[in-house]
Amino acid sequence: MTAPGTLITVAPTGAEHHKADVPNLPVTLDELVRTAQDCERVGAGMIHVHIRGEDAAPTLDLRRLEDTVAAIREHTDLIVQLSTGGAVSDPEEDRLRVLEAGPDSASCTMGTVNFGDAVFLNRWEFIVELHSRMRERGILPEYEIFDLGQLASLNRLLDQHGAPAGGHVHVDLVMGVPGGMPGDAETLVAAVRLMPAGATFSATGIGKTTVPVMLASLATGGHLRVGMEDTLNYARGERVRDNAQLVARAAGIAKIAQRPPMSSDEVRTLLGVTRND
Ligand code: KMH
Ligand code: ZN
Repeated sequence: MTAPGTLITVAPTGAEHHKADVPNLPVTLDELVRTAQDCERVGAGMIHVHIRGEDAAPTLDLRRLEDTVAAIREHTDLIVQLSTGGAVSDPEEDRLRVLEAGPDSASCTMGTVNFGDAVFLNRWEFIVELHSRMRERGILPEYEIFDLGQLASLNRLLDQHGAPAGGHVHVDLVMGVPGGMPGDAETLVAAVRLMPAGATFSATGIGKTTVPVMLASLATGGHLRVGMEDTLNYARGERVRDNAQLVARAAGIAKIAQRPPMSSDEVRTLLGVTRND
């Protein structure tokens, strides 16, 4: 699987970190839009969005999601991907309602996984419902894979329920979650072997697995996801300054790998995404 350039997705916020502990985490709409612009400038093509409420706690409020999609579209050309994973405590109906905000893309996690001390629950029937609703609405799923067995589930999903809207399958390997697959080159190569035929993939490594996963993904024709959702340290003992710092590093390494960052238009062509507004 070779790729001409590199799709860099930024995951700037997530649902797990507290603003009180991480003051540079983008949580307001203004902070998020500024982050999106900064990250686009240094090489991001897509943004994976979790939003926060007035209290900076994670929320799946539909109005806020709609406003967020509109604002990022107004100020950037990034492909807007909303998280349907939310926080581990979010109920299924709220997670399904995210699609009503009309993003270009949305995440679709392919199974249940231990998530630190919590459980990230993704029942088979729920996965099928998410996949089917995205098909109906023309939203590109990004199939999130936390463990190798979830790739078997993805192949089963596609066999039983058909390809996503547009026909292209895009996968994101989320590696190094405590409870999921390790973030190392051997595991990434094993995952690549289990990919559906013709799929593209990106990979992200949580915490200190960020750099090894990045290098392994580039070496195997994969794309990259980086951001403060996944890591708060830039190097040992050095905190991340902002999301753009992580995107800039990924872009630099991608250039060295002769796989320069793709523009959002190139990413739209690669993934078969039409602007969904
Ligand atoms: N926050 C995690 C429980 C996704 O965005 O779809 C789930 C997650 C995956 O981040
Ligand atoms: Zn996420």
